[in-house]
Amino acid sequence: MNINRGEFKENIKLKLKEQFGKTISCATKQEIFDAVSRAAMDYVLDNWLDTKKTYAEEEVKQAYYLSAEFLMGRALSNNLVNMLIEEDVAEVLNELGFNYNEVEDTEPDAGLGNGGLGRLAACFLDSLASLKLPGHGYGIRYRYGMFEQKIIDGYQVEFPDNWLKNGDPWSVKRKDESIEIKFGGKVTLVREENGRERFKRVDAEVITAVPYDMPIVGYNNKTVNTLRLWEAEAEDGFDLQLFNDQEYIKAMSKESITEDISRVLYPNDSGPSGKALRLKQQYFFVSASVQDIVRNYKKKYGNDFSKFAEKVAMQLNDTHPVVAIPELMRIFLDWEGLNWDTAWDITTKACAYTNHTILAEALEKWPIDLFSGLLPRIYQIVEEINRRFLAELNEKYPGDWARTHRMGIIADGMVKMAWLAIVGSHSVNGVAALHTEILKNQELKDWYELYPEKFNNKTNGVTQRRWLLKSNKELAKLLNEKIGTDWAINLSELKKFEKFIDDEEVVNRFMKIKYENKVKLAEYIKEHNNIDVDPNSIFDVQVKRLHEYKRQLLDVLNIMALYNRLKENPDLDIYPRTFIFGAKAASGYRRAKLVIKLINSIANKINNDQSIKGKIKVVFIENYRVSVAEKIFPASDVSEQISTAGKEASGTGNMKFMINGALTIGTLDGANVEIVEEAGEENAFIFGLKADEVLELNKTNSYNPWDEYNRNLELKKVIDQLVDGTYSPDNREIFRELYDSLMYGVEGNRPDQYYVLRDFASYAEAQRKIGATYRDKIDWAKKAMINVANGGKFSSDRTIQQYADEIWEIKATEVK
Ligand code: B1N
Repeated sequence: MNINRGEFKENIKLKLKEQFGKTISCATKQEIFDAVSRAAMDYVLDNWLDTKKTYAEEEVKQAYYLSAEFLMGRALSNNLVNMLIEEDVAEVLNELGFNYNEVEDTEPDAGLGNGGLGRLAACFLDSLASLKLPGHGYGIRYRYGMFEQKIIDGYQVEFPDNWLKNGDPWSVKRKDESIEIKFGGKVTLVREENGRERFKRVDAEVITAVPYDMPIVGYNNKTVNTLRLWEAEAEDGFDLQLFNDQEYIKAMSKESITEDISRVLYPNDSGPSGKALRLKQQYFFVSASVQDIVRNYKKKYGNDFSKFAEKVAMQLNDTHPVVAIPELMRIFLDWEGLNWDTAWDITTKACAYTNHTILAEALEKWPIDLFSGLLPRIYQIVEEINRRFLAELNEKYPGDWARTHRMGIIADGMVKMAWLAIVGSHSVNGVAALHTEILKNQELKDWYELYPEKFNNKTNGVTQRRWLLKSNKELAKLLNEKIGTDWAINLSELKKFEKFIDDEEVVNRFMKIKYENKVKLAEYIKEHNNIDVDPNSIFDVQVKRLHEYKRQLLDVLNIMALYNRLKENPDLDIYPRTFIFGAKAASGYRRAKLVIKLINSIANKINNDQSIKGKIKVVFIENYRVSVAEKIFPASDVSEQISTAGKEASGTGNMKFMINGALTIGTLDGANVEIVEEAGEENAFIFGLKADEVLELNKTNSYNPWDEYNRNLELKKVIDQLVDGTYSPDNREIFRELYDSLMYGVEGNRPDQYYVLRDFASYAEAQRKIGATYRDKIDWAKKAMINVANGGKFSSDRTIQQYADEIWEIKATEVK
């Protein structure tokens, strides 16, 4: 897109006047951000309208990505990059006396997600629009996103993320398209004038879902798709009766109870949910979205639903939106008068389900009482789905009652959302090759036997626009010079970069770029942590949610061992290393929070110990989020991907590191397997148990962490140090629970259920190899370049094209 700089400048001034009644000379950076965003939005709006018009006129099939989370991060810079006008705008701001980067930094992250699952949804939207595919997002407009993390005395403390406090120039409220959502009440059968009987919900609580639309701007094209997020509003803001009874405060509180529904994101990543409010959130956004989809369909195609599945695809992002299946059935049966078989056929053809985890605690199930009380009509429909499903099962496996019990959608007093998803969808996919195999052969074995044709793999990806083009500008520039600019929309082009590993000039520039990115991150660390880190040291980074299966503790134990070695021999010749962590723990996850405290405790001790001459530093970056991630990936040398094999469904941070030229130290888990396949084993550091070995140890129950403890003196020492006060001189009991979970097992879990001690020695050995390899900086840089060059597979463009071709059957559409 071309803009007229003079016109854009005037537009900024105009927006500033309209919004704040100010002129440039007295505007704040934040106000400038708002004005620039609104000025840019003017350009987006034309394409947005044209996109909608094109889709409607050409009657194209459209895909809807239903997700409880969209971890969008910042919009301004990303949209300017995709519109190809970032440089223009930076220049205009400069002329107005503002620094573009400082203005950009005033934008709060839209942190409407926990981690990988939510960020994947955001990358997918970017890819859909960039590939000109008709695909949109539906979710919740949380008033408060992912909490803000502060570290106080080494502990995580959560604060509300008031991301909307200065308004949101990138959303458009569409009050006129609000939708009513009903909870609770009773179901009655009514006879209509035409004699037909249908079910009706009475005495229900009615809540209004108000849509806010965000434009999803495609890269270098005219496509602007929509992310529609719903906000809960009380039907009428207050209870009139109470009002008349002079109960002013009570009367007003109804509003707040209603608005609780979209108040806050549950901060659990792959953890248990089980709360009534969460089920309410799920039905709230799903019912609004499905009603909206049907309303749009009817506008174009009337009451003939025979073409519904040819025009609509709905992707269910994990089990969170799975009530979409019975909700669509409800609309077809109760409102549109379809019969069961017709409604079911359309529903299963329209819906597809993605599984993102095999962790048992994350598989959603709801107590029947809770579910049927909140969603009485939906529950009836689920009962009928289950009844018919069990009949089908009985025909196939007569008398196999154990199987029937295992596979019942309603069983053990629970409604099992994953089972409902599989039965009600035509496609079930995992998110990496290994993960899909584990689903087929273990977790969902029964289901794969029953419906082999439904199962497929879609290895995750990330958008190279945000994660390379925008956030690593100098590397992007080098790539543009050497291999052309097509990689931004066709990442497999990166392969052409591989031949430059023998070009000394390019290798040197590549190294210089990494170094300068590290200098910038070092400045950030100095400003935020007041720690001096050496950009010449190896930047060894683990950034992701804090979870026991991700094994931040393994990383920590190795650092503790390294520190012990240095204490014993201060002249030990190791390559200087900066260990960088960033992680939020779910607010109720005690052991995860304790690991954060441990990281900060070792950081405190190690960073302040002059005797080791600064050879190792440990940094915990507070409040890790998308905008901070954009500064970290380009500055990383080592990518820590060290989950217990079989537990990480895919990982996506691993891919962001790779395309930014970090080398992976990792287990053969999730997408790491495919990353090493592409990069070559010699360009990564693979260690530890394999998934089948973990499975075997679990099955035979033959693992005892004390064996590892007793045979490895270095390991024994660091385990003992958890409880001898080395890192908690005032209270040696602080880390007792970590010790106990490793050595004895806590809360009914087996000792060291994630095999930290078992993998310690091979991890330490891989870490030693990293130190040795890095000494030859040229060789290291070549390995890093090979990683970049072979990252093409991990574009979300590739992933989305596979969803489009193999699940949704949607086609690229040129916007007119
Ligand atoms: O989804 C990502 C994967 O790359 C990660 O490996 C996987 O851990 C992540 C309940 C989840 N799985 N399950 C969740 C998030 C929130 C919640 O409330 C579960 N997140 C993942 C993308 O495929």
